[in-house]
Amino acid sequence: MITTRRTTLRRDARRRRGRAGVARGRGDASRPRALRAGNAARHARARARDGRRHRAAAVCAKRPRKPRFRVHESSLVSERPTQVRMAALASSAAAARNVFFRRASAANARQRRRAMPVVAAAADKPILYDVPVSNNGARCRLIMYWKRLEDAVEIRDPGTIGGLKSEEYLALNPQGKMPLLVLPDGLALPESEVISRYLCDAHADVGPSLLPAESPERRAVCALATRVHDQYVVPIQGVMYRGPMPIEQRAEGIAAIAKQLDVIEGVMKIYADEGPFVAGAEPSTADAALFPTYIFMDHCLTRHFGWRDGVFRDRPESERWWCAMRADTCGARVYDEVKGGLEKWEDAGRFETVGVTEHVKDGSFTWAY
Ligand SMILES: N[C@@H](CCC(=O)N[C@@H](CS)C(=O)NCC(=O)O)C(=O)O
Repeated sequence: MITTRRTTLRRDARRRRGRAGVARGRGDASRPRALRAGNAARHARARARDGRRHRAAAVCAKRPRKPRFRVHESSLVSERPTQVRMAALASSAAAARNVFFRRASAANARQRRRAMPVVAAAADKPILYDVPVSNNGARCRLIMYWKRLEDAVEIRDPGTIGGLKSEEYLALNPQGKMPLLVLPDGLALPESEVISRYLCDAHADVGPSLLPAESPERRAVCALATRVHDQYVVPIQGVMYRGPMPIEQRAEGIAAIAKQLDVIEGVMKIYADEGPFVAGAEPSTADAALFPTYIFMDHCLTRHFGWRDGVFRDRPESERWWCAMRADTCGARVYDEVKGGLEKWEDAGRFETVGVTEHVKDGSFTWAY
């Protein structure tokens, strides 16, 4: 515990120093003497390590360098996104001139190994494991489309590494769920909200922010919509399309979804005057979280559970938001992807197979709200 905290404090201090240097355009010479001495010692150690590494590189020149090292510009501790740092790594000439490799501290590495699985083979850009029908994955894809990150992130089907429950996939995400983002340095990030926020942070300089910065209240509303979705809808969404399961469980789940639609309608009202998005005039990660799940609810509840008037009856703010999302170019793209996946499920007879059709025939339960 103590070691970890100390390490964190040191790292934070290094970052602050780096930022100060950038902000004021100052180099090493303008820093306090003690700090320069510390840096000099660190650089000397780094040069020694580089020397050892260069000798090793000469022996096996063609062996691809595993990205076990963080790349830093020579005088700054860089805070740039990983793939930009990796791009620097790719340019070996630049690497020789301006960049040195610093092995992540042992404590850091231990901490990371405990918390996150790391892949052996790294790619040259982040990989998002996902499939078109996945609503949680579509949330990350919508962020990517809004921020125009298609070229920066590669999307792969989890089937390419044996599927969600394969040993290889479980080593990356023990939950065996998608989406999963694997960074070039091997860091594996599961959980769609974590991935969404990472993409926004790592690409803060590209496209819309998607993280309302204007006011704490707006950020809170964005977080609230996301929390309601993640906490109360996602865990039960399977009642619309999974099975077999007891009929009582399915009926209770559908009632709970109807309730959450009302709760979200209440959240939608807060910034309705400024709309059309959840937190006002600008889209946010909350819109990305909700929209793909609404595609599921619109499809399944209307087509299979008898919600003849759809999911927006008596929910006008949600309907206004839904129309705006569908009219949005990136929203429409995600709609087509998810809806296309759902149509494939229809073609495969999924709703019959999992027992939905049979359950809904039982009129002693309420299915439509
Ligand atoms: N809390 C997770 C939920 C992920 C999730 O449930 N993903 C679904 C696809 S949308 C999945 O992987 N289902 C397969 C399974 O549970 O076996 C997130 O937000 O990423």
